[in-house]
Amino acid sequence: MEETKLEPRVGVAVFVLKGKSVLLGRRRSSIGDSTFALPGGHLEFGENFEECGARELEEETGLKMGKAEYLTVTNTVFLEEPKPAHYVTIFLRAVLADPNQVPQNLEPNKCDGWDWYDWDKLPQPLFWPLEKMVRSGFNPFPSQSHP
Ligand code: 8DG
Ligand code: MG
Ligand code: MG
Repeated sequence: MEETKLEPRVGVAVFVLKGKSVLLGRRRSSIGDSTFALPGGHLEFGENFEECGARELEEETGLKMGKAEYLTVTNTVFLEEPKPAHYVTIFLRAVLADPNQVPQNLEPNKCDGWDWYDWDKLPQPLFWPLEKMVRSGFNPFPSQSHP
């Protein structure tokens, strides 16, 4: 029997950046089923955000995370989903340790597969919290410095 007490949980999601593209996969989940989302998952006891992001990325895609940075945090209540949920989600951006490494779909029960999508041509439908961030003008890429 699953725990029924409703409590906020901590999620960590990673914008894995490659050129002008980000890594997205179509979710198979009670939350955001069939929508495109970032790799990520639940913060485990004792982990820092980067450790969690790197672990989830590797568990879900086999990719090894390179340099990562904190971007932002969201507070999202999922009431319309089959299972109500509340997440405080930390967003990181990261590059790959090896830019030539190819993503694998290591959790096919949770995702249809991973691919790179140009930031200007994101797939539809996006996971709604991600859609909301994009619509608000959020951009995960480092801002260009002008020397
Ligand atoms: P785990 O058992 O591997 O720890 O968890 P998971 O199955 O991989 O968890 P998840 O649903 O992928 O991620 C945890 C929560 O993080 C998710 O239910 C809601 C929140 N979250 C967002 N935006 C995003 C996103 O773009 N991608 C992912 N993966 N999670 C996100 O708010
Ligand atoms: Mg996971
Ligand atoms: Mg996940």
